Amino acid sequence: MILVTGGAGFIGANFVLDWLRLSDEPVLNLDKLTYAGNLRTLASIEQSRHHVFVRGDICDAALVDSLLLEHKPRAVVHFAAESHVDRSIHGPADFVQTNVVGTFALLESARRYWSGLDDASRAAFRFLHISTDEVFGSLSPIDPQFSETTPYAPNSPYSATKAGSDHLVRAYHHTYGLPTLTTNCSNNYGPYQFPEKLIPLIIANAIAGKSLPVYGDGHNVRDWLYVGDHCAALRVVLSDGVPGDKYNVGGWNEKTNIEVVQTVCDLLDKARPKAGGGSYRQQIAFVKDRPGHDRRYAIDARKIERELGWKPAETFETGLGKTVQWYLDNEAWVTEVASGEYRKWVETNYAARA
Ligand code: NAD
Ligand code: TDX
Repeated sequence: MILVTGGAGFIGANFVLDWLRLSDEPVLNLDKLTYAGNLRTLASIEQSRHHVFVRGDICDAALVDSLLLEHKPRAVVHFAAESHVDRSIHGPADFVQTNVVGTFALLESARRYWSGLDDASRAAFRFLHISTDEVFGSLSPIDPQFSETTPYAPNSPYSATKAGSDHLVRAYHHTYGLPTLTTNCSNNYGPYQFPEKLIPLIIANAIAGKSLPVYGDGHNVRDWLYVGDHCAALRVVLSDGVPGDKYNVGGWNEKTNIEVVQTVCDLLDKARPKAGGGSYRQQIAFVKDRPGHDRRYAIDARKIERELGWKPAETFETGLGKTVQWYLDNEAWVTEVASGEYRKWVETNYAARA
């Protein structure tokens, strides 16, 4: 069994769905079900011997300790976090709590559990920490891409808390020998992403006839990674990564935000022509910039490609095509998330484990 934290969020849920499709090994899924956690995403793999879902907080050491002792996982795959940069600007406290204090609590529980294992299980155990390229700060147009040795320079409350968690993970390997692995990846996109993030927000707003907000001049650059490719990279790092090592994961898809938004509009123009004619591009509106907005992120993914043989399968064009089509085919999922309907369902179906 593996313990996945944050497995009801965007990347965690994609990871769990892929894992259970590809393997017989059960998943213990620990998620607090914040606004970003959505059990409807996991509806196809209901509670079973293979998928044990527990609603709970990674900060709750007593709960995590008891889950580890009861289920004896061979690995922890840690996705749980507050993940949205704009929210971190308006309210950083939850980010410090979950991303720093929560990762610390999880590391402590993992260390206690790991020290009690027999030699063989201790050697095989892994703590995989999922992090972001944002910890490296902002690049100029001519800077080389981020590598595993790029110094940390986080600029937002979100990235500062992720950087803090990365440092704790590093220290737990260096000091205690906990077999940790850390990945730093670029912007993910794909099915089941909460429509506060750029790509699903643009798709949802376009279809709803709303404006498509582009921050500043639209020339900030992100590297885009299809979520299925990211999950494949995580499976490879978990099985073959060297304990204590870090791996950068990226899609080799540097794009300006305005390019991304225009491409989404063009795909929608073909797949769902705008009622009354014209292009969705007409809905684009340049708005006030995000404070401290990092100009450019770019990932050098050569280490994971060279050492672990992973490569992204999707180009930006194929991945974005699939993503737009998924949102068109699953409008009910977006409507439910946007209306908060799924929260009511969560509250009535899953009481928090006291
Ligand atoms: P998300 O916001 O969609 O999901 C986060 C999940 O964590 C939710 O299900 C939420 O309920 C859960 N959670 C939050 N606080 C918790 C707590 N205290 N205890 C237990 N569960 C809690 O996030 P995501 O986009 O899926 O990101 C997953 C991870 O990947 C995060 O660590 C994020 O920093 C990292 N990451 C994301 C991206 C991206 O583009 N989305 C890129 C790089 C790295
Ligand atoms: O409405 C918008 N308009 C806009 O121009 C939004 C929501 C975003 N943007 C811009 C800001 C960014 O330059 O688009 C870019 C992408 O924004 P987000 O989707 O908010 O992602 P970003 O801030 O880049 O962070 C994401 O990738 C790295 C995830 O949210 C993080 O969790 C991850 O670590």
